[in-house]
Amino acid sequence: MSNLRIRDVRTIFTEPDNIRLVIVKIETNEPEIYGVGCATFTQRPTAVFAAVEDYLKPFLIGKDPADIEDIWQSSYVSSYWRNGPVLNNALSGIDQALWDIKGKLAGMPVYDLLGGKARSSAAVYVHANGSEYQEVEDDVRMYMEEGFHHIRVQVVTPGYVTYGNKGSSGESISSKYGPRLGTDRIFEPLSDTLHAHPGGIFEPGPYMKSALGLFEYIRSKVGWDIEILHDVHERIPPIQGIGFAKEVEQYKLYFLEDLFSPEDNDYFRMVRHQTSTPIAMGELYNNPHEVIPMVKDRLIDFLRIHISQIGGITPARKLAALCEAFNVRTAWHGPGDTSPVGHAANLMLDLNTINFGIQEYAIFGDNSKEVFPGCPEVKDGYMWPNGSPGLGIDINEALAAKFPFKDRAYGGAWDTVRRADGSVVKP
Ligand code: GCO
Ligand code: MG
Repeated sequence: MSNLRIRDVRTIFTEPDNIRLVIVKIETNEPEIYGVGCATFTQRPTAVFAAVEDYLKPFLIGKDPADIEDIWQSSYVSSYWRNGPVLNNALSGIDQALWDIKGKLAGMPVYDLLGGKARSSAAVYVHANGSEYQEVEDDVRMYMEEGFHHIRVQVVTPGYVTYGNKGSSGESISSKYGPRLGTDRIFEPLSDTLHAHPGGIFEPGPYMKSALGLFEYIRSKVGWDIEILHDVHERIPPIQGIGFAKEVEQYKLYFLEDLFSPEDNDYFRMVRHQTSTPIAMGELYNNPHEVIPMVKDRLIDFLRIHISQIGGITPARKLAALCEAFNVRTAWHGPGDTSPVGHAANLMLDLNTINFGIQEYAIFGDNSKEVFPGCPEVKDGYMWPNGSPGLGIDINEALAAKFPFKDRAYGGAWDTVRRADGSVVKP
């Protein structure tokens, strides 16, 4: 038994590139042995802070950081009522930091602790957005020049709020014959506050039309050599989603993401029977019980869980193994609100997992690279490990403190997306 003990657990807030990040740092009685983990729940960061500081920290101080599995299992049930994005993110901060510590003690990167590399680097996809097809094409071509081979494409639906793009507030509904506004529940965003996702009006018909037009445009202008991806981000009623997935088939997407919300999991069975469009799902899952039926019945092709959202590397590596048995590939969620520490954790699993598919990558901003020394390098569309022990990444706390959270409407929560009649749409 080692004499190493958890001496302190600290929660750090920082916003280097306009996205609010939450990092947990575990310190031990050996001053140079510490670890960092991603606990970012950007819409509710202070709730994660309380879960770590008020509950996990007193529970963990004095424990042996070597016992990752025991710490994960005991922390998970220490609230009796478990799961959910707040508690799971708090636990992920702890879990990833413990894997970081274990790697540092062993002098090994975490992928070596997991059994070693199954590949040299991880292929990533990036996001091409635009308010018109041409703008998306410009983005696609820029990324192709930089060597990216997998590119997600999203375009604004004229006159409507559209996931993946800021803009169109829903004030002007595009077609003269589209639905008239039947609600007064729209407001003007306050000018002095930042909105992560402004609300507004969304209608499935115009969205599907503009997205299908985009795929047609990109294939006709750019061709078939690159892989294109698309995120529906829920929003469309299931039967329309099934029709959409069928129409999309001809454009040979690498995957179609979040066609339905997790509440509509069962509809994926119908999609499966009607089209071979590859299906990716998972960033909203909290619990393995949501995942198991999707994998064992092969209803999805890519599991794209947000690793901090399910509690860290410990549960994610088990789900990767479950997926391997069914030949479902991993595509861990990697947006801008996965911190660079979280991206480093994703990479550890990507390298070790034989059934890895693709890694989402939100290009690290310059400030983020400075705040998080050791950010994995991306070259020619692949993310490479730096070979350092643990997660291979650190946080410069003095610099992180120079980027405090900015003020945001509703404490940073998302605004509401609505149908033209004012009813709420899943985001
Ligand atoms: C993606 C996601 C994100 C989420 C965001 C929520 O596939 O990248 O859908 O953009 O919306 O992470 O905070
Ligand atoms: Mg998504």
